[in-house]
Amino acid sequence: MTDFFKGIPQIKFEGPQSDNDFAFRHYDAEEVVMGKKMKDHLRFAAAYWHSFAWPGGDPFGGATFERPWFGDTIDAAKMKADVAFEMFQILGVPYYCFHDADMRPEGEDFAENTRNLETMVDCLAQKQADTGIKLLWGTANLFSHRRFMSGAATNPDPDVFAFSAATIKTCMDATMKLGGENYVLWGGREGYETLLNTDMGRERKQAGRMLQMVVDYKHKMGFKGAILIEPKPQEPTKHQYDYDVATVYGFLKEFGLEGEVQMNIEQGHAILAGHSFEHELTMARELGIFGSIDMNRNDYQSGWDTDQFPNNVPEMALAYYEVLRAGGFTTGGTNFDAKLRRQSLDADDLILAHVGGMDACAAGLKAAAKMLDDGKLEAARNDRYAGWDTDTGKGLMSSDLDAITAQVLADKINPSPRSGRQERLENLVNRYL
Ligand code: XLS
Ligand code: NI
Ligand code: NI
Repeated sequence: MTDFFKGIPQIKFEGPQSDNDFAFRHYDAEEVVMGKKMKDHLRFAAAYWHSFAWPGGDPFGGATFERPWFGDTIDAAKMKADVAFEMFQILGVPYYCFHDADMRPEGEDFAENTRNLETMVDCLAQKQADTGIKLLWGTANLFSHRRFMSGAATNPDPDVFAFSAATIKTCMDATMKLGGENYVLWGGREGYETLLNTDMGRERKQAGRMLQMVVDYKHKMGFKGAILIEPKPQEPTKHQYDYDVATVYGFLKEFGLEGEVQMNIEQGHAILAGHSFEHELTMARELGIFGSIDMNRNDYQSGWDTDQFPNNVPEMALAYYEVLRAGGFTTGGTNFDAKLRRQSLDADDLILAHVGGMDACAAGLKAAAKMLDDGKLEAARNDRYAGWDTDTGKGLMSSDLDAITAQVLADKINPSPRSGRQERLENLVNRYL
């Protein structure tokens, strides 16, 4: 045991009336909602990077956090793992997620990186066995080190492509060894700053080839989990190729990978792309590529990826409504890819940020389940499209312009508009919260 979280109790469900900061008001892991325990609906995961590796910098100032485990040694990495697993246990999250670079010290070269990774994978495997906490997903950090400044797969230098491919292989090996349920690819610098120095055609082909190799390796190694892409429109690069769910779907089609890759959708990235979270979730469900979520929100004014813990229950409700409509998570889950504000220095802050986030998700999930159970929203939606279920409606989909024109004339078709009833539906949604 470290003493970082000294005095902080295991967080328990006490119900909405509780006055205790260190308690859940809505998240009761064992409560059954729509036939499934809440813990199995939400499949919470805490993330290694923001909580334990991020030092609290911003563009105007450096580190604000001074954690005893900061430092590039194996001993420091092991202390970080101790503290991380203590937090996972205090919160009762069933899963965690990591990048290679968050949990191993940075080596001099690829070989040393790999040795460090393997040492830490053994350490994490032991901790998983001791605690029963599992890995939701692993991923490679191909954006922090300066070698990746012009991209990883999309780099103009083939040596960087090679270094990235080899690093992804070691991270997929690590994920498989730790029983990870997914492997995530987020293309942080797979994009460009200026077209003046960019060959977009080559870069997109390089990215497509890398993804094909990842899928091939998944099958070769017998990894049963899902490969997930996390779309994001910009930041850190000005323009990123994995802009949003729809863009990534086109990319998967182009490289013959639809059916092989699903989406990890982040609330903040959806906002950066000019969408709502539920838009991205719905798009993924409709395209059959819904996988998992990163449940961290953006500030609506800042216009950059602020990675805040979720606390807006109405937003969570609409998000989980779409998750439930997609049939819920299979390999995916709710990952808090969220960081504290840089003034939130204390161990308490780290725990309470997660407690609030988990509670907001639980409240959202319960409201979503009520909405779906009640069925009024779906009934209204179905009613709006009911014309398409008639023989005339169905016939249009297999007709042609000549026949339809004849039909409009013969039947004197003269559409009369109907209300979209938006306000009525918004009022209805508020009744479930
Ligand atoms: C950054 C991304 C990143 C991915 C994993 O904006 O959200 O944290 O989730 O590489
Ligand atoms: Ni993000
Ligand atoms: Ni993310």
